[in-house]
Amino acid sequence: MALSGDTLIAGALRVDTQTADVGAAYVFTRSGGVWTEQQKLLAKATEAMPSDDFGCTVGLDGDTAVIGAGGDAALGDNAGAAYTFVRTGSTWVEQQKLTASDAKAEDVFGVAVAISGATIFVGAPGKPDTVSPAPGALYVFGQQTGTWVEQQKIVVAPPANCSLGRSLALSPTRCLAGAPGDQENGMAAGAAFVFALKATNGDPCADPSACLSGFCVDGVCCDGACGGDSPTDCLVCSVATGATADGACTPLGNGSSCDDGLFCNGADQCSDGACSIHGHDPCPGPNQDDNCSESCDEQQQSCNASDPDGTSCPQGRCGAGQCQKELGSSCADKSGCQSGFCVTHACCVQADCGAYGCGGDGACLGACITTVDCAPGYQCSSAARCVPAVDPGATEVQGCGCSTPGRGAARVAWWRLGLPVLFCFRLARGRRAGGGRSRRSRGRGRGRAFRLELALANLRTARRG
Ligand SMILES: [Ca+2]
Ligand SMILES: [Ca+2]
Ligand SMILES: [Ca+2]
Repeated sequence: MALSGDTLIAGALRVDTQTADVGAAYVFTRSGGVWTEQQKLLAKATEAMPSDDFGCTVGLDGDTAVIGAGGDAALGDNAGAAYTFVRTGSTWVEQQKLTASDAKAEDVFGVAVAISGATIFVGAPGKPDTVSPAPGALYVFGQQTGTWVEQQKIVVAPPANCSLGRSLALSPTRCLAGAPGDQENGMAAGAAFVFALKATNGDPCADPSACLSGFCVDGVCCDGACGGDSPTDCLVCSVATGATADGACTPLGNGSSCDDGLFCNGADQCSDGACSIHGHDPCPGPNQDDNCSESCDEQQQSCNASDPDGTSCPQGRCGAGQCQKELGSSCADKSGCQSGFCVTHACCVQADCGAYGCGGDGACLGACITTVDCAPGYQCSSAARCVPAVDPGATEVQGCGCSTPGRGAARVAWWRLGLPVLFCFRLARGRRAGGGRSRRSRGRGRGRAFRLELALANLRTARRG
């Protein structure tokens, strides 16, 4: 007998409906606590033969029944067979006759049957091998597009006359098979074997060991390793993840988005089943703009790393993440200068110019026109010298902005015209006097003249700036 929900099937192997001992099976259904016979199942008339023992065992799962016929002689005396029936509405119809691919007389295939979902086990306890007359065997059938197909033959080792498959029980994941002739614990002591069912490709799985293929990818048994479950391998095996069919490893289309986990190579795309196209550095980086802190930082996954030192920027070169300016450029502090010195708001060659400020070429001034040419706390004297602001003897030369109209302009004109004349005069005098002086003294004169010329040049540059 077999029971599934409110349906029960009972075998009756000696029924003589078509011929002697051909056998039958009876289906009963329960409604309101009362069992009623639904249908009597028989093999087709063309298949029915005496002593088929149809109904010697039965299996049932939902609307599919399996009826064993261990005495079926179509492929040899007692080679055996099994029949599947399906119910539509309340009517059962024979679907298929199952036999073993290597059927032989006295196999008694079908003396035990079991069904669970799309899997049928059929026992053939009389199956011989080359050593023993009846070690027995199990046959596994699976359903493919509505047809039951033999998928596997199971025997146990070492072979013995154990009559494996004399009885069967089946769950969705396990098969328990009786072997009453097992001799491990004495003559006919018997044993039962448990087999774990492996899922076929496309079946849901949680572990590769559950799959016949040995691969469980994207939640289904897969026909290959398929890159594993990684979302970045561009290979998928379930319809839910983009495969053409569950269980068929499929490359994702070229251009499909994938993520290799690296920030600084940009967004990634699949190409020929590999995540191999990268969008490249997403940060502007050393692009010669005035931002020296926009290179890619992989660790922080951000665009705020310093551009490499020395990268050119509009006013100089990047250094320590800042655009550091050339000599003479205006500065707020020393960090903005390549030289590392900022004196009177100009990038300077040295840290301190004493009483003077730094000129437009980044060199310290040696003379002044206005107080802005002097260091803080100093003022420009009438002698074009920066002197302490509190010096009572000094007369400040006002800048244009601080003078009365006309006067300041006149003084600047004097500086621009008079000072060169004055220095040229002194230079000429030094040269004239040079004939009577020592070599050392002449050298000093030349040095002073050079410094004065340099100071004048600085002044001109500063005023232009
Ligand atoms: Ca994959
Ligand atoms: Ca990336
Ligand atoms: Ca930049």
